[in-house]
Amino acid sequence: MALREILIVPDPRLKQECEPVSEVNDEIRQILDDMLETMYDAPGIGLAGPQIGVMKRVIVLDVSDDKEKPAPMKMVNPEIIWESEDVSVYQEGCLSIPEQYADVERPVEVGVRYLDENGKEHEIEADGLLATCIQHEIDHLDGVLFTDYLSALKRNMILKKVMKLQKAKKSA
Ligand code: GNR
Ligand code: NI
Repeated sequence: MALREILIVPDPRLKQECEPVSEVNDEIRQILDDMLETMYDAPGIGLAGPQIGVMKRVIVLDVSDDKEKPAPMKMVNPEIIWESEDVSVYQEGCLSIPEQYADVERPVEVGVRYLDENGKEHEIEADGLLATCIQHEIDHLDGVLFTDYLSALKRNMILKKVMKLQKAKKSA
């Protein structure tokens, strides 16, 4: 396993659409393991391929409580197959937009189809934080960030803050 560098906005790779995975092989399994290690190290509750510069449709998640035992999930080619009409608002953050948070409205419940690390297809229903996180991660695969749901004014404010923060970090 290896830690990978997490890309930060405005990296253009975060705005690109990712390619579906054609075969779940050892290379993909290695990427998924590296992504989980990188996510736990950050720490975060989800991570998508493009955040480490892998332009493939792969995501990992773990929304378990600190007190619960870890519940890592690996998804290849995840798709939302249905969504509830009911929506909820979560304060979202993103490892590619460090230290910035904003309320985002999304469907409360979603149906998700994906392949596991052995290429086996699954369909699950997700709600609560898991549903929010899966939608946030699948958005990354389409080049969409949570700030894209905000006004242009708020989005630009957040981008400026992140760029200033990164500049300060580099010169420190
Ligand atoms: O760690 C993360 N927390 C989070 C909180 C609310 C909604 C979504 C997320 S995902 C984020 C990690 C990340 O950037 N994944 O792409
Ligand atoms: Ni994110």
